[in-house]
Amino acid sequence: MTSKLAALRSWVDQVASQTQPDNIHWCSGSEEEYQEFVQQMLAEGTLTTLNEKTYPDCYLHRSDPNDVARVEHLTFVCTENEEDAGQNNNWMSPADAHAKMDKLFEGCMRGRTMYVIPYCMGPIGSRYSRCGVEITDSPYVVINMKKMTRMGKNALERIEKEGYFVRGLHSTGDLDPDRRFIMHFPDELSIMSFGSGYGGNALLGKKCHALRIASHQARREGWLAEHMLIVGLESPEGAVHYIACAFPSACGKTNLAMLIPPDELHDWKVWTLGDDIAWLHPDETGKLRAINPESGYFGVVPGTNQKTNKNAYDMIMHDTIFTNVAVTEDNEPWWEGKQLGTPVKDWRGRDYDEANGPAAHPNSRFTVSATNNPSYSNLADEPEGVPISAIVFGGRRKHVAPLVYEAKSWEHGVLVGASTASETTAAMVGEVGVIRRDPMAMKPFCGYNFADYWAHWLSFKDRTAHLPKIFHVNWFRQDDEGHFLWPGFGENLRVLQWIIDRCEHRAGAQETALGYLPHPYDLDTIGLDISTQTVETLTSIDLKQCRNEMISLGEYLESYGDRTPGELLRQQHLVLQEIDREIAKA
Ligand code: OXD
Ligand code: MN
Repeated sequence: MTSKLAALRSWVDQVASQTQPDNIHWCSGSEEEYQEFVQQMLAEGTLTTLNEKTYPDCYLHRSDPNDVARVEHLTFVCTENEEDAGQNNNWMSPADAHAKMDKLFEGCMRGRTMYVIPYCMGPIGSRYSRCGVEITDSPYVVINMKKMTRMGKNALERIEKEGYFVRGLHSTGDLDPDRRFIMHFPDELSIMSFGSGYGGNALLGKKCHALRIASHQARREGWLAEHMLIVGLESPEGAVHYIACAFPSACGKTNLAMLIPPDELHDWKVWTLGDDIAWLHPDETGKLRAINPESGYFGVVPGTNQKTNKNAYDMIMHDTIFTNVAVTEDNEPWWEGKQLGTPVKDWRGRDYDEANGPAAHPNSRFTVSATNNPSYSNLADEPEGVPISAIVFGGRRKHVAPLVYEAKSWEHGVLVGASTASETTAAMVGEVGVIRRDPMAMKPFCGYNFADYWAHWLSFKDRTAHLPKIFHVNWFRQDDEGHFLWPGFGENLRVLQWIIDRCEHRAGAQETALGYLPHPYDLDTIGLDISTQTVETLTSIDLKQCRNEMISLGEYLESYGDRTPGELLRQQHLVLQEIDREIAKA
């Protein structure tokens, strides 16, 4: 196989002459091809089968122990002007980055096969979708891309029609962390990733293309590429609202996207459109429509059980690629929080010994096709996407942030998004549990200067007539003893219900300096084992703490210099003024 598109053929030839592979394989994306790669990897030992009775068509892949997470410190945005990448990114000049990467790629595929993967992010027939081609020497990447994207023949046909595509070049190299870089060249629409086989670094359609490069395309073309899940909530009356939620990595996006309603709200239905990325476009009627550019989920495994996320638990019992989980004596995958079975081998394949730490790596992952999900919405394949009623930001915060509040306007909502902060998790290399700023949950993923990105967000005020309302949630507030105050999981639907009711103008709220908060009685807590006092705590704010946060947010926004939009600073100033007024009143 090859391509009718000269630009693609010549790029493939040029990469082949640089990397010197033994073979070149153009991926068709067929089921037979997937099976062939699985068989090849089983024979090589880079994949092992799991219990075929209880986990049919499930496989385990073990990574190199030093290659188990995204590497933000080795991820660069390469623009001519350093300011365009912004302080939110590591920067290297395109010339320096090319020189560095060209050396690494020189002859790196000798003895290996080079795979050419044409893929489409978003439904093949959608005007909102964008295409790319990933060249890789990793069959693990190929089988993951098959689940995560629409890849192969149909994507190639679209690329040939359009004539352009994002170029992603990847090699696992020798997995030496000192020779590992993930480079983005937004002006060339290209990505070069060397030295890692981990999903976020190697499946280039995901974070590299659908967020970092797409955020550029979105800015140029007037849309938004965001780190958001998309979920549809159907009320007992049959009305469906779609909401898009931006939470930092490993804050429960997948759980929320597949939420199972609690008994008291059993007549609600929840439909998953996406669990990680949303592309939002204004349509001709002035609404913001969302598509999920991905076709699968690359989710964190630990903590998944019948109670926390039964849909995900069932979804990963067949046709799933597991990465870095432990196994039981019956050869079933095992992870912390599974609440069933006992590990005998840990994620590194050693006999399990508590002294070595968790049996499954805390960032162990499942890769599944979205259609495995019992709550999958067919509209995930709808070229026009779905209209968004509400945008929800959130983080993992022990203190300060209340359970939920609504922004007072679009501009205020942009400030709320920019204020997002969260405790770090195992999804990225580094210390776990430290609070870091993560505006719009895009800190690791915005491919350009945050100040310009906030200006782009603000510009939507004039782009569409019917903007969604903006909210902020925090499921993770704790009491002084470290207990979570809100039960979370399915019960989060009670908060989403208030959000929808606010969109429908039928729920009450109290106006505060921070935004509109529900009164305790505005939230449906019937059947919930929670004290009135706890609900009061969850729906109230500590003005002094909020004041400190607002001051530090102002300093943070100003640290972006002249590019910080004046409107954002004005919003911050207004909130601070309001807080001071309330403090004076109290
Ligand atoms: C992810 C992440 O893997 O955000 O989705 O790190
Ligand atoms: Mn993510």
